[in-house]
Amino acid sequence: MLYKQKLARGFLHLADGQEAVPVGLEAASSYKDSLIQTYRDHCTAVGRGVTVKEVFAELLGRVDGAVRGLGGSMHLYKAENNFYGGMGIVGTHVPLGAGLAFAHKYRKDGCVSFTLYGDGAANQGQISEAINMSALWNLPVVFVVENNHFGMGTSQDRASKSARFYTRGDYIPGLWVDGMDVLAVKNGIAFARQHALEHGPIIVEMDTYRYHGHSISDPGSSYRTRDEIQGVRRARDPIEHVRTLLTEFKMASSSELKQLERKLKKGVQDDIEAAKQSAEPPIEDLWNNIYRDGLGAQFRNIDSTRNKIQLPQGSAGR
Ligand SMILES: Cc1ncc(C[n+]2csc(CCOP(=O)(O)OP(=O)(O)O)c2C)c(N)n1
Repeated sequence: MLYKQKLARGFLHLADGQEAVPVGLEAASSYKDSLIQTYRDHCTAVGRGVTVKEVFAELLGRVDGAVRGLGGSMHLYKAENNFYGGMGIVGTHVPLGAGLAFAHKYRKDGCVSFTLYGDGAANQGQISEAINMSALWNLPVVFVVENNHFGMGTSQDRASKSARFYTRGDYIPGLWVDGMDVLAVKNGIAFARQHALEHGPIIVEMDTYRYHGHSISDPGSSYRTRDEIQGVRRARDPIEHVRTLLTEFKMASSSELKQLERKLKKGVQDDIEAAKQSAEPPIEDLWNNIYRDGLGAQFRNIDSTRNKIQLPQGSAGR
C-alpha cells in the first residue's frame, strides 16, 4: 500500500510465504555467524535485529532507515549483527559469503557464514566458483538455497535442468528441508552449521514458496494459477503451521494468539507512522560513503538555498 501511495520507491520484493526460513535459521545460529543474501531481505533483516521501524523507514528512504534511507528495500544491512545485506545483483553475493566464511576460519572464531540465494541464482557460474573455493579451503559456509520455485516470472523447471538444488554442489553434501516448517528449518540449520564447522561447506535447500509476484511490478499470476497459490496457503502456510502446533500442544489458545496478533499489528502500524515522520536524508548524503574522505568541495558545491548541485566550471561531463 505504501508503494501504491508512492511513499516507498524503487524495487520491492516481498517475502511473505518464506517467513519460516529466517525464523528457523536464527533459532539455530547466533549473530556472531555471518549472514548475506539477496534483495528479498525484509524478513531476514528483522531476524537479524533490524527493527520493523528501520525496515519501513528504509523503504520510505528516510534517515531512520537501516542504512539511513540510502539503500532502499534491496539493501538492508546491520554490520554489528554480521548481516551483510541485501544485494541487488543476482548471485554476486555468494562469493562474498565464501569470503565471510574465510574470515571466520582465519580468525578461528568458531562461527559460520550463512549464504542465501534463490533457485534462479543457483544456475549462475559464480555459485560453482564459490563452492569450489570453499570446498578446496574447507570453509565454514552453509549455502542456503531458498527454493521458492520461481525466478523472475519463470518457474524453476523452465530454468533449471535439475531442480534438486541440494544435489547441485557435486562434491559437497546437500540437505533438503521443508522450508515451510520452522522446526524443520531450525533442525536442518543446526545440523548444517555443525557440519560446516567440522567438515566444510554444505548446501541446504529450503523448499519454500512466495505468495506475491517476483517484485511489485509482477502480479505473480501469469505463470502459475491462483488455485496453486491458494492451495499452498491452505496446506503449507508457515505461520498457520505454527498456530496449529501452539494450539494442538496447548501452548497457547487461539484467542491468546488472536490477541497477540492484534498487538503486533498495532505495533507495525505505529512503526509505519514513526517511519513516515522520519526526515529525508540531507543532500550531502548523495556523496557521503562513496569516497573515503567524502566527495571533496573541489568537485562539487551545493547551493543549499536552492537545493541544487552545481558543478564547477569546466567539470561538466566528467
Ligand atoms: C545478474 C542479474 N541478472 C538478472 C537480474 C534480474 N533479476 C532480479 S531477480 C531475478 C530472479 C532471481 O530468482 P531467484 O534466484 O529464484 O530468487 P527469488 O527472486 O525467487 O527470491 C532476476 C533475473 C539481476 N538482478 N541480476
